[in-house]
Amino acid sequence: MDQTLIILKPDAVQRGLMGSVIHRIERKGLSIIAMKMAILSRAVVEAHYEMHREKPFFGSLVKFMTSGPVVLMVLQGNHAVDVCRKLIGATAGFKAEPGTIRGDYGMSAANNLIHGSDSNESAKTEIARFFKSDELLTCQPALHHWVYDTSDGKAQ
Ligand code: IDP
Ligand code: MG
Repeated sequence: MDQTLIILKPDAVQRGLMGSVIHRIERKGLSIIAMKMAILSRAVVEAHYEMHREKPFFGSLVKFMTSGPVVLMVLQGNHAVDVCRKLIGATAGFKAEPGTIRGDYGMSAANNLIHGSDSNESAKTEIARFFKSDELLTCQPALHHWVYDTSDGKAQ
């Protein structure tokens, strides 16, 4: 099954939206296989957003992401990366569709509540940046057989 890295950004934590966002993830049927809180260091955030280093918002992005606690999660499920990007919505809250996390809870392109990996390849890199492999649960969630059709031994 696919895995993706999610970060509930400092605005989500400070605005008391952790529960609302996690509720949406659980309702969808994604499995949370790792979760922890942390205050991220400048070095880690700079590495995480390295592809945006030349953008005008890079400095403020690093400041924002280090400004308070975040929640780090690894989610697992079929097509987890794409499913999460759809749940999250477009980058700017003012453009994101209603029904998405950013569309329902945010107004800003900067303070946009949540990060989700954008490909299986970046998910792998990002998960390894924030979690040791023994922090990821390997037991099968009890709901697995209800979320998926497992009648032929595969999860569909
Ligand atoms: P994504 O989070 O939807 O993948 P990216 O384009 O990868 O969006 O940008 C990374 C993060 O940088 C965004 O989530 C947001 O916090 C911030 N950001 C992106 N575009 C802007 C902008 O135009 N102004 C301010 N911050 C931005
Ligand atoms: Mg991105």
